[in-house]
Amino acid sequence: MIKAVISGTGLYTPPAVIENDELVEAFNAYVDIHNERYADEIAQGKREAKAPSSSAFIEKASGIKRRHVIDKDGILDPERMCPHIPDRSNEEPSIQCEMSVAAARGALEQAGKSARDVDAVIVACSNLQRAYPAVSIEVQDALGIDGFAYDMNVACSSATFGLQAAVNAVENGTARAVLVISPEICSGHLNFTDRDSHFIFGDACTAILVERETDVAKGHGFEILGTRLKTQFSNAIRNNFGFLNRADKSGVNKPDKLFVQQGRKVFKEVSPLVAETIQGHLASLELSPDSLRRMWLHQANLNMNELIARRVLGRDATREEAPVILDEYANTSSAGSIIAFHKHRGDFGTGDLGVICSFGAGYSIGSVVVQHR
Ligand code: CO8
Repeated sequence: MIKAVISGTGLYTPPAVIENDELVEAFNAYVDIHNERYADEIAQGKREAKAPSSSAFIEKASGIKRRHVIDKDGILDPERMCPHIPDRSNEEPSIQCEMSVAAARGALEQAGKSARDVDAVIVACSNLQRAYPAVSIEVQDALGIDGFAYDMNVACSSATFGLQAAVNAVENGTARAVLVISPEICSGHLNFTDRDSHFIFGDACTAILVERETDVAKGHGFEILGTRLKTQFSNAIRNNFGFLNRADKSGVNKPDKLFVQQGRKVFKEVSPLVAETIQGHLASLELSPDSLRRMWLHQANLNMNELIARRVLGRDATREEAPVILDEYANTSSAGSIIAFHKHRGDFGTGDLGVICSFGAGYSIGSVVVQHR
């Protein structure tokens, strides 16, 4: 059987950065405006006063220190609280295409390959900026790839689910090489006026090139030993934005048309599920957790990652074993575990083992066990 290998990864990081203190300052200015504007209703008990946010809480509860975003000014404007990303004409590349091309070029360069070597593009992310034509086909065209492309969405697990689709295509011979790209503009669907979640997300785009082992030089890349996907329905993380919204005007612009979650419930329910999935996956490959050199975990919450790593290993993991990028990037949805993999694998040698694992809305979990060649 043809084996599939990750031969390169790429990362696009938007240059604009928002520190926790800046975000909190803007949020608290919004709170003051809100509470002043509705002072009478609040005094009459008809509306609740909003409470301020705090940097100390954010860092303690999540481990997040800052985030990269496509647009900083719109988010920090207390009268707007939303990024400003102007519409583009149909003749211009879309913003998700632009990010995807930058990340994909990085992955191709790392692998020493060109568009001619690739047969398929999967754009896998939490939110796509339009229904059609598929963003992936626009990316395919921009890169000059002769083949096929499609979009997919499994929220935070989009990249790992995309990886399994890429592995399947390479192993069954429908593509020589597949690019899996995750252009995550989380700031576009985050409610910056919601104290519980305004700090959680950032923007980034990752790309992974999956190729046939025969096309990758010996000693290069990571063989994919196996993938395991798991989904279990939950309403604890939800976003009701969709094409039917206009069919009931009463719901337009309601908070449920943006990201909403019950953070504590998610934490409690997802953490054990992730640890079990990784352990079961390793056992099915006749590998023990001790044999793992690294876990590139989804980057949503530091405490959650520490708990998952502890459950998998039976002891606390070091930062080398479970690297952290969420302090700099916040939660970039499906891009998070791939950013960790992109930034923290240079020290791997032949035979070293690791697991890339995503988890999030759905619920959805994706585990990908890889070994350095
Ligand atoms: N500032 C100060 N205090 C605050 C703030 C704030 N900003 N927010 C809440 N508090 C207060 C609360 O009011 C509460 O006070 P009290 O104890 O008096 O009631 C106290 O702090 C504790 O609140 P929580 O219990 O909510 O705090 P937690 O310790 O649970 O931390 C987290 C909140 C960080 C959200 C945590 O629960 C968490 O990270 N959970 C896991 C979430 C997770 O992993 N979600 C994954 C979702 S991402 C995904 O699947 C992708 C979806 C698609 C992308 C969407 C992009 C927008």
